[in-house]
Amino acid sequence: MSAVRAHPWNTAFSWQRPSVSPRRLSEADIDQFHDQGWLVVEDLIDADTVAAVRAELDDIEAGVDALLKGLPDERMFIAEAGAITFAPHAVNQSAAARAVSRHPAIAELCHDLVGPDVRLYWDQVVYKKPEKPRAFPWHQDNGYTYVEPQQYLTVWLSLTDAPVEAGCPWVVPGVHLGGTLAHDYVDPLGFRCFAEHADAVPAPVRTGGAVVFSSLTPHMTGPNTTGDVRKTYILQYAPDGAEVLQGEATAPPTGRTPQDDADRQYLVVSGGEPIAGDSPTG
Ligand SMILES: O=C(O)CCC(=O)C(=O)O
Repeated sequence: MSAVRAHPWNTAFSWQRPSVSPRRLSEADIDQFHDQGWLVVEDLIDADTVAAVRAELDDIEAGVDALLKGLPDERMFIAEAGAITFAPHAVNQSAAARAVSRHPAIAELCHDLVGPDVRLYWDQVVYKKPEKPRAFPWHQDNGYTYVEPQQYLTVWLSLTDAPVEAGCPWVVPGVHLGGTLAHDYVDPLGFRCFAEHADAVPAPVRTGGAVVFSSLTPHMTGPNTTGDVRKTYILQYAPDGAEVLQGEATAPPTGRTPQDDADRQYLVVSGGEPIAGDSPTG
């Protein structure tokens, strides 16, 4: 196992568990999330809704794929045609994505696991292709962009079945309780907090289900060795008031940016109530 060390900005972390009356999850699910850092929620989104959002996301992803194919080596940063593609901020382009981002089932999850006031922080389409099968390295989502509070929620919504052989997530339980780890960049795969871990467990999930984990839960995805594209829509939710810290980890942060962009970082839970309807609030 490679050395594991804390991110230099992570000096006084303590895991917070909001006090809520659950709307969707059982107490056992909520305990699992807080104790282990992850859970699988099958049948979160119904098949018609999945089909509608997948159709719109397919179009968005096709544009990204075409762009990548026109670049040297068919790659940009960690995206590569035939391997893995990323399309951020689908909510700005797709009504179906916007509807899913504030789907009542997901808003209720946010209420149960994050608290009474929650915003969409980030959304991105991630398709894992079978032509160039590869693993996506172990990382915490807060290891890419340092957010405070450090703990926010990732909903890894599966738009196709994601068994182990299609490249489902693997997670390491319990590590979230220590906060953000230091990450190194492994070209061209991505940031990595360790190379392997003895406690890793797979989290396969079916179409319409989600792997739900903390921004502090180390996770990786394995190679897609099936003949089909593994399609995922990743939605991340942070407590209202969250900020991104700027700067290099080797020095103190140089600034803080509030995460409340009116177009794409809207409230999904406010005052303990999931927000219904299509028009963003806040
Ligand atoms: O979905 C994948 O294969 C990896 C994506 C991921 O872990 C991420 O975007 O944080």
